[in-house]
Amino acid sequence: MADQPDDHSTAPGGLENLLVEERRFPPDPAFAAQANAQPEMYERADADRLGFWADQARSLLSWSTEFTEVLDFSQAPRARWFADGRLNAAYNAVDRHVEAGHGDRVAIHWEGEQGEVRTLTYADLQREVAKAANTLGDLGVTTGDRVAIYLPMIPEAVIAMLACARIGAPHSVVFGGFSAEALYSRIVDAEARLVITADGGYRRGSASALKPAVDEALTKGETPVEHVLVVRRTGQEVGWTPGRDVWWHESVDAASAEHEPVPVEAEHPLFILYTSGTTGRPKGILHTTGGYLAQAAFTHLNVFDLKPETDVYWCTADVGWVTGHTYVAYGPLLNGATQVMYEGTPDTPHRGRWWEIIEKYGVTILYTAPTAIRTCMKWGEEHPAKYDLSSLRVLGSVGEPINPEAWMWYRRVIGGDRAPVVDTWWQTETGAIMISPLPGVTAAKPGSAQTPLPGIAADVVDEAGEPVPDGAGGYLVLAEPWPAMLRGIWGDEQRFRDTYWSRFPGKYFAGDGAKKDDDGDIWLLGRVDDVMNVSGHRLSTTEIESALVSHPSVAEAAVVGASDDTTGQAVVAFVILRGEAAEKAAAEGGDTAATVAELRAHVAREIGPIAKPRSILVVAELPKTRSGKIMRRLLRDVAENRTVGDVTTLADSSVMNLISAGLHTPK
Ligand code: 6R9
Repeated sequence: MADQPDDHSTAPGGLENLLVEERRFPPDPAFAAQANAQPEMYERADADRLGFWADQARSLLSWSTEFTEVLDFSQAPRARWFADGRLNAAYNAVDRHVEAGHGDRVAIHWEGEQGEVRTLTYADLQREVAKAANTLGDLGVTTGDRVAIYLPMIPEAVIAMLACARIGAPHSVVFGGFSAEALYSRIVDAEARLVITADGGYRRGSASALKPAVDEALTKGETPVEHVLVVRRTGQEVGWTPGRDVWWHESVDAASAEHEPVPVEAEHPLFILYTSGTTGRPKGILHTTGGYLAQAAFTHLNVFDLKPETDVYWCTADVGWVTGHTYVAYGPLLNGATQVMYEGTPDTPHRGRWWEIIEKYGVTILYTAPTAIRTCMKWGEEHPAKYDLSSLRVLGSVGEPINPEAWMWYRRVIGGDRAPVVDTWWQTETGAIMISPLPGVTAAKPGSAQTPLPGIAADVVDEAGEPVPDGAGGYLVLAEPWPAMLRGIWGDEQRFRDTYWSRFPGKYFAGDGAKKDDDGDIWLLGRVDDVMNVSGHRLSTTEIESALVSHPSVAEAAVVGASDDTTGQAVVAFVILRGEAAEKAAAEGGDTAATVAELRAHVAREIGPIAKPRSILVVAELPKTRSGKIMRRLLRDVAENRTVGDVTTLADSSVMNLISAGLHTPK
């Protein structure tokens, strides 16, 4: 039960407190007329779910051996999709586009933080991937061996992933911001034979080293690692272990560009990606080939309305996260897209950097996270206003619930009140998008992911696992297997069953709270361990955060439930003020009492007096993981006057010191 959300949390059902969001954005008829997605897809999938997915797998992928079986769920919860078919992921992502005459199409416009540019066509990518695959073979890696990839956002990250896929060696990408310790434990858990890394990468204007973390990781204990393949990116000095370490530019550049992709069974492992559970060590989420690729391609094509000949797509996620796997490395390339890949941060060297990139490449589809959108809101409209963003035609959001105010800002300021916004719900475990509006089909509601995609059986259930009626809240579950579903936790079958399949037998429990509105549309309410119970009323952290952020003084907000003798839990909010309000508070010697009173009243107005935070703390920063998720666990420690827990997964671990110090500064 290690990964079950805290048991004190109950289903987020108290609908009396939910924000009422009435705005609707029906599809523009001109957009609908050209859209990839069609309303009939839902009917087709409802009538024959397996037939629908078989059609996608056949039409979107090239198989070296056609499959005849679609789904085998007889060994549930382990699913097998398209199991008697064979294919190769890298062939599907690269070679077949070259064979179809698209070798000259740009696959990747890479932009370094300092403005350096590299352009790789599909033909270039094919050559590089083939060479890298030959090098992996020379280094003793064969089909089935695991390879750890620890790289910055440079084209070699995608090339390395595809080279692994080309020989059927599952990759385990470890985010470049993780520590040597985290890298070591992932190398050991997956028993990786090879590590692919770089001397360093550029971040916030300077070179930061990566190779030393690999060197350190490999001294922490016995590992099966035989070689370390090192990309030269920054040119900084690196330690070198002769016989073990190999330069990419010496080995890959000299390798033959002829390489036969290895066809693997559809259920052959494609990658392992580690994600944190609620407690304990990270889980190695296992994805296999055929089903994962089919859903990656289908969702990328339809949720983003991709037109490979004309679109320029940009997903801002790092390849270290699942979004970077499915919507940087695999989805776009499977569909023959042209994409932008950016190495750096959104404010280096200036706060208009993203918008400058969009103007420069004529980006048409942008996929990013709510935390980034809210940060840009905080910086102000003047930054995007300096650039021509009129090329944008679809905007995506992923990673956490997007509050309606951020959604509206995204649509208006970035999308020119024209581009549809798709709020896409999914997880590392689901492999690909599961719940999302379809652009050109769905009348969008700000803040709601709305509808399970065609062929996806998502529902909201109560404590007993029964579907709740429209207008009620509960737990999000997936009632039927889906092609890109995880096939297990690497090396830990029991944990896989306990974590996802024990709470509601026969159904996958996602760990998220959700409600269905009166139209049956799904609203994600945050993790169920983030749901509060105040005086018997169930309140969502997301809802109260949304209410706070809708106040003109607030840039960002995080809400936690702190235990309270009287009410069970009490609402404690942490807010970052916007420019003017922040300046005013500073001018008044840090006195925020008036603002806090106003915000408490505002929440009471927006949701109801029950939701009024017991306390609101004005802070300069919020603790976030490197993927941008707010670590409410740490804020709960502060709110409950406990010693702050483990901060090692924070992007900036000093943030907690700031917050704790702020609390004790007499105002
Ligand atoms: C893709 C990704 C998964 C968790 C998930 C949920 C939250 C992601 C969301 C969302 C509301 C959305 N989440 N997308 N919540 N609306 N559109 O983020 O994977 O890092 O595994 O996180 O993120 O809580 O359970 P991962």
